[in-house]
Amino acid sequence: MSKRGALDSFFKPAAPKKAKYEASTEKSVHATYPYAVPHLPASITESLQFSPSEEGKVMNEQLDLDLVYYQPYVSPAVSGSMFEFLRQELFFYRVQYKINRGGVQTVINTPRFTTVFGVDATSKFGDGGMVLDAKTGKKAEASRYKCKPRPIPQCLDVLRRMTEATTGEAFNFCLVNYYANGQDSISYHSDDERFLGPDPAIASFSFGAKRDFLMKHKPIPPSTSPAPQLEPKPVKLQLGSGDMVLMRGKTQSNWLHSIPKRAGPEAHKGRINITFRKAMVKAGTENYYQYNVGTGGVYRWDSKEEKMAAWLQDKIADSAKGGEKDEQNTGKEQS
Ligand SMILES: O=C(O)CCC(=O)C(=O)O
Repeated sequence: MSKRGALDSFFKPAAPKKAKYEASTEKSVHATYPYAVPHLPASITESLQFSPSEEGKVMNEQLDLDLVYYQPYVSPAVSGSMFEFLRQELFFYRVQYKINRGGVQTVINTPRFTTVFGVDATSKFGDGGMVLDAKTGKKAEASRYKCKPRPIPQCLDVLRRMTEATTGEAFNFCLVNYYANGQDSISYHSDDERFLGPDPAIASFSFGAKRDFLMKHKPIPPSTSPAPQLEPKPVKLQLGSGDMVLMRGKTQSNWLHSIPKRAGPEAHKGRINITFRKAMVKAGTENYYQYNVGTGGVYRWDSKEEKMAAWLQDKIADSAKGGEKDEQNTGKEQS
């Protein structure tokens, strides 16, 4: 590049980065979505057919641990575009909620972006995304949920169906986390809520930055008989883009997992995590929407600023359709 060219590009505002995928013109729409979500580009869908890219490795030598680790499930040829696509096209939330700690109310700021789709096994989505009773097939009563369940958009449903075929498990929920950088995290927890039923299977995908996935056994009471012969050792998996971990059996009732904050060469990069789960009862639906959508504003990837930004529905709606509003979304800017 000439000096002049270099100077020009230094002063010119940066053009938004070109997406690494050919967007589909078909879209998933639903009254609860802030905006329509494009279908998975055909090139990605075609490449996904070759998944799993590697055979899963069973990890069950330790007490109560039962994992299948696909390293990777989605090949490097497509995991990068899958990451770019999902980060660009999905809508996210930065949920705040209150907890009571020893009688004191504390506000918790979820340290990552989240979003969720699906409905528990007592309901299903009919044509047009209407919530129906799973048994009768009739429209569910309006009072069934406080939240507004959202059908899984096509771009995630493709992956859900493939995961069902690979694992032999059924999934009705898709939770998505976006870790903007190494400061975003999820602390030690287990997905052992009663609404998932006993010994739930959870398939967990990684796209984008490499992050450590840490696991440790829950404390074993000294009174446990017979006492375990070997003390379970903590597990550390360095999850890369396209990897999938299936957690099943007694894993959730006995082990905790986390994605800790991290410095290092990948710390400035974003990571998407997708988990597929099966919620059995209504409490699962309420819980997932409360903690992954919440009541705040919508965020969307801003390719020019290269960060998640408050999605200003009012502005977009004003220019696109003359100020018409969707009751699902206030378009409120968040600080
Ligand atoms: O990001 C991950 O890999 C883990 C996510 C997770 O543990 C969860 O969503 O419950």
